[in-house]
Amino acid sequence: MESLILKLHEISAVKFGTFTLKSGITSPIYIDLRLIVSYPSLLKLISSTIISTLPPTTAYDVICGVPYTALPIATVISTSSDVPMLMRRKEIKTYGTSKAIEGVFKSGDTCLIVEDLVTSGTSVLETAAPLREAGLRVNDVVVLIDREQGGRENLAANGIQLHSMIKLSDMVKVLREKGRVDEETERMVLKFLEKNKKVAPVNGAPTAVKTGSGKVRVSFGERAELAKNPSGKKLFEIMVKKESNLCLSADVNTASELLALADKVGPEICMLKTHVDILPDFTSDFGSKLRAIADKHNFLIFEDRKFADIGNTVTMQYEGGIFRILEWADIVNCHIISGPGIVDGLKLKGLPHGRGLLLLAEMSSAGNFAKGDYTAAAAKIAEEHSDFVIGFISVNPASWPTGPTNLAFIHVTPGVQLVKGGDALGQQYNTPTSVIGERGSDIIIVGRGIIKAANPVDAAREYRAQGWNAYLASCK
Ligand code: S5P
Repeated sequence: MESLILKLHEISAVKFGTFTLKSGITSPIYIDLRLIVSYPSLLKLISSTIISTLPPTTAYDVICGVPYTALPIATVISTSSDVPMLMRRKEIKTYGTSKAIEGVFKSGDTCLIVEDLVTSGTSVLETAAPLREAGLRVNDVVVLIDREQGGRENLAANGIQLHSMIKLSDMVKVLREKGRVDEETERMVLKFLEKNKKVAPVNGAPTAVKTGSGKVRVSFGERAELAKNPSGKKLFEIMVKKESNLCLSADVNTASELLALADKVGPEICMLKTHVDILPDFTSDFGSKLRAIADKHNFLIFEDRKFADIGNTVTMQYEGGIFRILEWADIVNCHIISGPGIVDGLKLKGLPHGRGLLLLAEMSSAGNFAKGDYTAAAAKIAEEHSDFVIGFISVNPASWPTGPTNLAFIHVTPGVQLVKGGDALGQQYNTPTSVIGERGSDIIIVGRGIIKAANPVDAAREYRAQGWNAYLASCK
């Protein structure tokens, strides 16, 4: 291991100085492993030792290198250990077979991912997603260098165990012991690592969001001034104050679990979304308990009730029953399938309490019918009720033919995870960067990406950072 570290330093694959990383942060250390293709004996050494990092129990049928730097490493491992290899295409062809994964495999085969360097783990997740979509199991990734900046946790949250050969801190210690760097450099690098344990991943530069008038994104602070509805205004203000455009979809099994989660994740979010009808232990004091947590951490409560009936019926559903949603939810949402009367009905009850409404203009699920004229109708109804409607559940507002119309309206988007993909029941996921940076939305709704993570608070921090960074980048 020592000789390998020294060799990497000799060929200048490890450099010390002042470097601006892809994430925008300044780092005193830079690692460029693309150079190893010019040193065949080093490539051979890396490929043979990297595999010995794995616990002997790790089973796999095929291996796949993360493009591009790890491709030669994976190739050498494949030829020397006689394990077949797969290749992931970064750009999927529009002609021929248009496969994302090249090579021969069976559904259910286990694939080991090989990577050169892991920072946040985004590249590994981008390779794991199409492998999983193709029916492969992905449980492990083996990596030459772990920068120890959140990758291990992010990958674990996605069911992938990281096995690293060299940790960045160990590498610096070896170089210091062997007199390749001085004490001051070692101290600076270790301090940098300590301060940057969680780097927000960057999935390519997000494109600026064009508003209807052709300008780049108008800030949430400015839009708070335009909002007519008190809850809509408050939501913008909370987003600015907390620097968060993350809404947690708290789809957990019990009310007590929900309240505990709300208290833990509360500092990270601008809004918490509930489905109260899934809670078997719902009691009449649920609302006031959640309200107290929302006030403590300054977030709004959004009951995802998706009202869909005629105006008269929804007034009763909103106010009455055992849930008494009107009493505790700042925001609710509705379908517009029944026509504008549904908005009149909800407004009758909600507006006197300063509540707000989101219209379902688009949906995230495959094959849904909320598109085209339907989406345009939602935009029109919103304009007619801009005192009560605060915005939309939308998926790709940048693609709306009318453009993201009124800047007072907030776009809230579900179907968000760290990697693009979906579930077995039609849910479709896009990344926070794509949703905020490219699709022009304002708030990401994240459910299972957070609640199923090994550490939901860490996962929430990650989503929050990615969502907010994408917002900042689109304001420039
Ligand atoms: O189109 C939609 C609208 C909504 S509100 N698609 C959705 O997924 N939702 C909700 O967002 C859905 O009911 C769930 O509560 C959440 C997404 O959860 P996840 O676990 O898939 O992130």
